[in-house]
Amino acid sequence: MSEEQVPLTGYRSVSDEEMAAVSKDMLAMLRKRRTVRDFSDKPVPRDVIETAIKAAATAPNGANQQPWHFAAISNSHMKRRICEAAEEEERAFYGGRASDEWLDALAPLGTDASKPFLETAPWLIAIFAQKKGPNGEKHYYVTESVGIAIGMLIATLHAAGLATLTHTPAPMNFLREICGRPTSEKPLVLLVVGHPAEDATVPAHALEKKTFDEIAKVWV
Ligand code: IYR
Repeated sequence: MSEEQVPLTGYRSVSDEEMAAVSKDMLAMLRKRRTVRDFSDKPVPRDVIETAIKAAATAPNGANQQPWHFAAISNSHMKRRICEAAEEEERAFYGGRASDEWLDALAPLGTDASKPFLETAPWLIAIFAQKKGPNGEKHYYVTESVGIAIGMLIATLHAAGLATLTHTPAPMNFLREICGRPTSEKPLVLLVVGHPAEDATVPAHALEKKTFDEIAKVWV
């Protein structure tokens, strides 16, 4: 069986100096990203959200099966339903389902079961991982693929000047029902998107980053 190949396009030769400069600019840009929990209700154009989803969908993925679905929601009725369902799960989480060890790890973030941003922020993007295709065919490396796509989505939204919160109430099955998705899809992340509130704060704890030597070892 011969598989069709086409020429690689989209790359140009870049000097080491330009490479260094561009990667440093990208690092500086990404370092400014913060997970935000205080959102303004200022609208964000639909077009920007759609473009960011298209950027996410360029992610490398298993066998090019593109095992993702993005439900972008600005509808206030749906946001209210999501907020109510998420807060119900979070009340169970903070009220006993989470281990003391988990709650201790979360303490520096100052989070609790109240999630008003799910209604305040202009957009929620529910990201679903498709464990199977439309005809029941198995998908490969689903969580890895969708995780990479979510990273690219967050980076694109951040570069566009928007704040995000990667929210993961557990379990998130209510998202499947509210968004009308099949049981072959697993809700992976509920991404909250918008402008930060003017008086938004972030936990100081989140600014403590591991050093390069703590996260990497380079072999030459
Ligand atoms: N889903 C809960 C708890 C939570 C868990 C982790 I791990 C976090 O990094 C942050 C929160 C909540 O959103 O409050």
